[in-house]
Amino acid sequence: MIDYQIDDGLCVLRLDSPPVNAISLALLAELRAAVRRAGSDPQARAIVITGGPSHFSAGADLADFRATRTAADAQRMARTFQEAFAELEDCEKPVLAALAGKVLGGALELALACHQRIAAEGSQFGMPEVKLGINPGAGGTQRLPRLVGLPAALGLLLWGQSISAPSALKIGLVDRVCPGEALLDTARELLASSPLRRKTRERTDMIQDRPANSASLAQAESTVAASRPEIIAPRTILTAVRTGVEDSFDAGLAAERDGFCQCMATRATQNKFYVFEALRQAAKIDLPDATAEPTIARVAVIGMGTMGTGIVQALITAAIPVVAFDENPAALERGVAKIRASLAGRVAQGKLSDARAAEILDRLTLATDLRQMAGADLVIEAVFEDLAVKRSTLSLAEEICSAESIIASNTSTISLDRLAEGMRHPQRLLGLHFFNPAQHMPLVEVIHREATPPGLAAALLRFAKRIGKKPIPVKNREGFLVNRLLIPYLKEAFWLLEAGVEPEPIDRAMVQFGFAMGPFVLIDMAGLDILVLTDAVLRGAFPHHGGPPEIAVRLVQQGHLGQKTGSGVYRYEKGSHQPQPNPVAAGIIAEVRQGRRSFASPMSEGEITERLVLRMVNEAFSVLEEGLCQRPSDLDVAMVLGTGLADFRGGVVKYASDLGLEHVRARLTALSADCGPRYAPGKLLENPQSLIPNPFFPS
Ligand code: 3H9
Repeated sequence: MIDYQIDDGLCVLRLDSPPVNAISLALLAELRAAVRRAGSDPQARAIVITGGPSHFSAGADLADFRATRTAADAQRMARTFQEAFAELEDCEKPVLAALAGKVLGGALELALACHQRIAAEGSQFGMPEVKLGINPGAGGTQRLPRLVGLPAALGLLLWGQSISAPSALKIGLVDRVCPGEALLDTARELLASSPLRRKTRERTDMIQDRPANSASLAQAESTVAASRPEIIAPRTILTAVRTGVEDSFDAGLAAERDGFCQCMATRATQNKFYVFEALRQAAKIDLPDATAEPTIARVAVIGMGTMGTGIVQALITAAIPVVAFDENPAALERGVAKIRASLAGRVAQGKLSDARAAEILDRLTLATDLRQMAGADLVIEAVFEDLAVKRSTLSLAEEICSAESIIASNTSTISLDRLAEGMRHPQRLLGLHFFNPAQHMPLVEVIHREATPPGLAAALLRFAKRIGKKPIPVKNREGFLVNRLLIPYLKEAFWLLEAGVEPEPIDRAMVQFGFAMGPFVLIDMAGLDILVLTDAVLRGAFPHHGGPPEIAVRLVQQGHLGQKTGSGVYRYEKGSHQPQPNPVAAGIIAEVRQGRRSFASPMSEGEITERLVLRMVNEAFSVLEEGLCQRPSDLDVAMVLGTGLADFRGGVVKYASDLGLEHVRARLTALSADCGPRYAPGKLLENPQSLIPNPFFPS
C-alpha cells in the first residue's frame, strides 16, 4: 500500500491503494512504519509523501468506520490517526506532501502534518467530514486554523466544500502550485533550496489576534445555531476549534476526539453513512455483457413541456446530440428559451464558458416534423401523463423509428404494460423516469417489464450513468418507486386537512421531519392537477388507497392549480413563490369539512408526522414485498435523491427500521383500525426483523 523509493537522497513514499487511496488503519500503520524507516535511512535526506494523479487520497477509509462499534472504538480510531500524524510532524527530516487530484478529509489532515505542501494544478482540497455528520478526527480542527487562519479554516470545516489549487495557494494551505507532471521535480527543487521542518502545530501567527478569533467564532456560532439539532458535527467542530485556539493544541485534539465519538454515536450520522453506502450499492448493477447491447448515440425527445425540456438539457449537457420534437412550435420555442436562460445563468455564475454553452446548444435540433427522429437509437417520450396521449405518441414513434430503436417513456405513474398495449414491438418499451427539474435531479428510475430483454435494460442503465445520473432499476408497477410512496403521502396530507388540521402545521411538521418543503408547498409547486391525475392511476391499481382527495379535486375544478395559477392550497403574489394564506382554498376546505369527522383535539406535530410518514412506510413495505427494486436500500436512495428527503433520516425503510419494526406494525394496525385498509400492515411486517442492520453502535 506504500511504495518506498529512494532516489538521490530523496525518499518518495507513494500511497498506492486503488481506487482512491483511502487511508485504512492498515495503510496508516504502513505509512507510519515507512516514515520511521525513512527517518533512520542514511540514504534519505528528505521525505516526499505523494499519491496518484487523480487521488492523493479520499481520506480515512470508510470501511473502517463500519467496524467502529463502540465509543471506545471511535476514540481509539481518532487517537491512532492523531498520534500517527504527530509522529510524522516530529520526523527529524523534512517531510513534504506532493499533492495531486482529490485531497480530502484525513488525507488533507495528513498533508497538514507535513512540513511543506505543494500541489498539482487541478488538485482539489476539502474537509467533507461535516457532510458525513462527523467532525474531523485526525487533527484537522487544530492544524487547519494554525495554517490558514480561522475564517478560511471554519469555511472549509463547517461547509465541507472543496477548493481548487489556486485558492489553496491563496489562503496558504499549500506553498506552491505546479503542473502535475512537474510535481516530483518541484518537490526535489524545493527540498534542495529550502528544506524546512515547520511544524504546523507550533505555528501561532495566524491565530494570535484574539479579538479577531472571537469575532470569527461568534459569527460561525450564530450560523451554526440555525442548523438542525440532529446533526451535531458543526457544533463539535466549533468546540474543538475554540478549545484549540483559546486553550492549547493538545486540549483541542482531545476535544476533537471527544466530538468525533459524540458524532459517531448519533442516529443522524449513522444514517448519513448508511446513505453513503447505499448510494454506492445502488450503483452496483449486475449488467449483462455490454456486447449484447444496442449502442445509444442519437436520441430523440418527444414533447417539450417542463419534463421534456429538462431531459433535453440534461442530455445535451452530457454531450448527447438530441432531436427535440413537439407538434407545437411555441412549445419548442419556450423550451429552447428556458434552456438558453439556464445556460446563460451558469455562464453568469462563472460555472460555464460562453464557448461551452454554445457547444451544448449546438447539439440540439428542433423538429416539428416527426420524420426528423428517424435515425434515433433511443426515443424518449415526455408528453402529458395521460394514457391515450402517451399511447398515440408511442405508436407515432414506432411508425417513424426502426424496429431496433429503444423507446422509453418518462411515465411517472402509468404502467408500461398499459402503454405497451397496441404497440407493434412492445418488448422495446421501457421507462426512463426523470425527476423535475430533470437537468438537476440525479435520480432516474429505469423501469423494465417481465418481457423486457435484459440487454435493453442494461443499455438504458448504462446510458443513464453516461449522462451523469444515478439510475435505479425498477420493475414495472404503477407509480414505480418514488411516486408510489409520495402520492399516497400527499393525499394523506389532504385527508388531514379534511379532518380539521390546518395546512401550515402539516407543512411545518414535514420540514421538521427532514423534507425540504412541506406537502402543500410541494404540491402547489408541482401542480394540484398532477396530484389528482396521478392519484387516479394509483387508485386504479391499488383500490385500498381510498377515494380521491376531495379538497384537491375541488381546487382543480375551480382552476386553483397551485403556483402556476397563483392560487392552490396557498396564494402566491405575481412573480413570488412565497406561500400566503389563501381565502379561496380556506372556503373550499371549510365546505368539504362539513359533515366530516374531525379530530376532537388539535393534532400534535408528532401525530401529524406519524400519520404521514407511516403512510409512506406502509407503501414502502408493499414495494419491497412486490420485489420492485433490488435491495431495500435502493428504495431509500430513491427517496433521498428523488424527493430531497434529508439523508440523516436514512430514507423511509431505514427510518422504519430505526423506529423498530414491531412498533411500526403495532402503530400501522392501530391506524388501519382508525383510518382504513391503506394502513393495514402487509406480510413483510408479519415477522418483523430488521431489514437493515445498524452498522454503528448497534443497540
Ligand atoms: C475522514 O477522512 C475522517 C478523518 O477525519 C479521520 C477520522 C479519524 N473510504 O465515489 P466513487 C470508494 S472521513 C473508502 O464512485 P468518484 C467508493 O465507495 C472521509 N472508500 O468515485 C467507490 O468504491 P466502489 C472523508 C471510498 O471518482 C470508489 O471508492 N472523505 C472512500 O465519483 C470510487 O468512489 C470523504 O468523505 C473512502 N473515504 O468520487 C470522501 N471514498 O467502487 C468520500 C470513496 O467499491 N468520497 N471510496 O463502490 C467521495 O467523495 C468520492 O468517492 C470521491 C471520488 C470524490 C473521492
